[in-house]
Amino acid sequence: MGFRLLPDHLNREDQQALLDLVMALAQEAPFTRYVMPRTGRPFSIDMTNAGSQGWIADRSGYRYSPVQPVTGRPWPAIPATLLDLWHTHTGYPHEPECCLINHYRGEGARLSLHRDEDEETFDAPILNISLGDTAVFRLGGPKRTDPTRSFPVTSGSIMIFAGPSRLFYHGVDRLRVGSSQLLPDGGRLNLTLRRVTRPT
Ligand code: MD3
Ligand code: FE
Repeated sequence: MGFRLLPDHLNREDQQALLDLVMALAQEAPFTRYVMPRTGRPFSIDMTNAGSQGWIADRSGYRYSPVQPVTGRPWPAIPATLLDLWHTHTGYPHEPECCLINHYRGEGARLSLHRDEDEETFDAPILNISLGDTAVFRLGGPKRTDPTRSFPVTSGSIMIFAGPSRLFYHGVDRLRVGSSQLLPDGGRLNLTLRRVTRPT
């Protein structure tokens, strides 16, 4: 269905280099704890972005924004290392516009089953990189009621969601806290590279 998991794909050195990049990005665009539309309940994870478009949430909805909502400044550019990974693993002939970065700080950090459908186009794949503690990831199908399976995703793993899998329901059940020493304070970082607008 166009889904690929490359377990432990990045070596320790490459993982450290990506971690350093994320730390630098977060200096420019601080991690923010958004609230969910309507309910106003906070997420259990912190988020930031790189790219011309960043994914944000507030009481009025989910959307992409060219600026960080707290600082009002544009998001930093997507680092070349990440653009290289995008081209290598997706073969998609246009640049990604968003790198959403999710920070799971520890116990209780999760992401309930959802679809990524705030983008203008679903033709482009989504590329995802995990750093730090192992996540118990859940993958379903195109309908919310489809059966799901869960599997661990370790630090340095890459996932590609192309074709039909681009619109599959997915989420993160929990972390295996303490399973990785990569992040100085523990926890997990997840990077997703996306196309947001329709290429012309
Ligand atoms: C499958 N992030 O940012 S990554 C998200 O681990 C998100 O932080 C999770 O779901 C995380 O939206 C899961 C894997 C992932 C990301 C995007 C997808 C799987 C996907 C989009 C379509 C299908
Ligand atoms: Fe998602």
